[in-house]
Amino acid sequence: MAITELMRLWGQHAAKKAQPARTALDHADAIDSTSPPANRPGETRRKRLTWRQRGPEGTMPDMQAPKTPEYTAEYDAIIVGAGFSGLYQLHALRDRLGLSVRVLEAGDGVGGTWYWNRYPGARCDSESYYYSYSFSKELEQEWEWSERYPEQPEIMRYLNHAAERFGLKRDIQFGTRVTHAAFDEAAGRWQVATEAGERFSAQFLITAVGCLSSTNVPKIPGLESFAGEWHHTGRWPHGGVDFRGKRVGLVGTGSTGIQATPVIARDARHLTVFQRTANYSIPARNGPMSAEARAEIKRNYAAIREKSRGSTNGHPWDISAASALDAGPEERMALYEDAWKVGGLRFRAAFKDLLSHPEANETASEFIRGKIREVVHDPATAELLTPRDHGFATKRPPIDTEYFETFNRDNVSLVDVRAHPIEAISRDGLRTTEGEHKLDMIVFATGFDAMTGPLLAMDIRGRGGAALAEAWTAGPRTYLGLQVAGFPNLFTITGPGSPSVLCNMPTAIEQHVDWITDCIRHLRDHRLARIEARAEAAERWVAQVNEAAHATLLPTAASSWYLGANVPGKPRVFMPYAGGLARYAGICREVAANGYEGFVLGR
Ligand code: NA7
Repeated sequence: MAITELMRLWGQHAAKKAQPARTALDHADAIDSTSPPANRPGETRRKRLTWRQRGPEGTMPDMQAPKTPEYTAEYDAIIVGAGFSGLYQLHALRDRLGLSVRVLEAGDGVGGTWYWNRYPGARCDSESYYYSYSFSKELEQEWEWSERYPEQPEIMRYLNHAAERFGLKRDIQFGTRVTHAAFDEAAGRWQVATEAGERFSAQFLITAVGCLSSTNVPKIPGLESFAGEWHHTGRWPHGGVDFRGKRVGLVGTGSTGIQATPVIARDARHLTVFQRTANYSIPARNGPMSAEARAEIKRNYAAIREKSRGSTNGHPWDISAASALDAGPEERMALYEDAWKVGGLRFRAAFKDLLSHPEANETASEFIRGKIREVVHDPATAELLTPRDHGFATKRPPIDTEYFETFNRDNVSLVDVRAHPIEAISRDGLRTTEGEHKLDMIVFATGFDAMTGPLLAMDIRGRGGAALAEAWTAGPRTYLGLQVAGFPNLFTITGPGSPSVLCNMPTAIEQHVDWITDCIRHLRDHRLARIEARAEAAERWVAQVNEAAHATLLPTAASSWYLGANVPGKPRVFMPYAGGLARYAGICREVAANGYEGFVLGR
């Protein structure tokens, strides 16, 4: 289908009134109850799985294996995480290569980031029809998305369906947090330990831990004395949270805070939004997906996927070839108005130079500032909500359903914690340098220790016991975002230094999983046991990542989590590769075609 046709279909949706967002909690319980009980080592026995028995003679090693360090469960590959990436990686290694694989997952169900992020209004900013797997034509055809953007419960249903359809759950061990992983040089294997004291060993260790899974709860003095409930959006209670009759304080105005604000405001007695950095946001224009749109998409999936893979950000649309500076003021305004009506992340594609030329960017920034002034009735509140310290999309641009409109409600107020920083939390509320705000509940929408946080939390040790944390003291250093020098046979799906968070994640994930799977197949076919990034190749790649970032305006947003700026003390390094997914995938293909150039392969 011509992508313009899709745009037309979405244009029709945009004209309809946006559906009110249901809270993520509406469906949470139903989903959890469908999840099977956690598998334990020994419950699933794959052909090539062996137990190295070190216990008393006669103990049945693969039956009811005790959770003691005396037993090590051996696999070809251990995958950490059962979100989009871990599930597909399991399928690829187990069902295509025939490897014995175990997935270790901290949560009690599949879903990864989506398993934990159940906050009110949680919804994907990518559109459902392409925020999905492309590896199975059957899955593509059978799954029916209900809305333009999938809500968290729908993504959970989708991932549970995929996990069941491909028989993945039997090889996933839920409720299992990896706390240590070390490369045993003599054996050429990774030794992995969990919080519960279980031990695993595998030739390959593959992290599928997501980029936004290590929550960032600000260290505010007095939090422990707070008498009410507090929650971080990335660890939302599965049983739900009742805002009715409560004075709720919400800290943070990134994508999450912007999604949650309108939904919490509908139920809470009063909502106070604590804003440190004002943000640009584009209307999502969510709506139901018509049968006509669904059929059209399904007929054209091959072209849609090809477009996504060949794009800069993994989305199936073109970035305009026109410069914002070449268009006259009227033509430019008309194009922005059209893009505003279509809504969503497509707005960023209205002109080719919004992320490369400061003046071009300023035209988009000023257009959005004008929209905020139009929507928000109180001029002082509108001004406070207006971003002036960074350009549009230099931080990850949120998309919303009636975010700015919510500040016209009587039960919502906005507090500027840039001008008056948060000092402390007391029994009764939150104190800024300006005074105390009495609260019954605090919601931290304060983001994540992105990209590096989940990897460093696993205490990964490479050759000679070298810690990943040491290797990354000055920021992450990878080769292609896939491997780290000194850490043989460790693969990091959507690791720092890859396009990852700058993309539609499933597109980036599938490219990585396919590359890793082909790489392991190559090793096996050539009777090779090891692959490790060369230090020089990693150094060159770090320089390329840096160069790609500085060819854009992305590093100019001082408060961006892409730079690690939201976490005090984190090195300020631009983490994802900004050179575009298509270019990146081409580099990865070439590296493989040249005999895995930049890697050392060994027996
Ligand atoms: P983000 O985008 O990192 O947003 C976090 C927000 O929390 C942001 O407004 C921060 O302000 C604010 N924040 C963080 N720490 C504090 C403290 N200590 N005090 C006040 N305000 C604070 O996380 P999200 O969860 O919204 O989104 C993450 C990604 O998920 C998103 O980009 C999409 O890719 C999906 P700051 O801007 O740092 O001044």
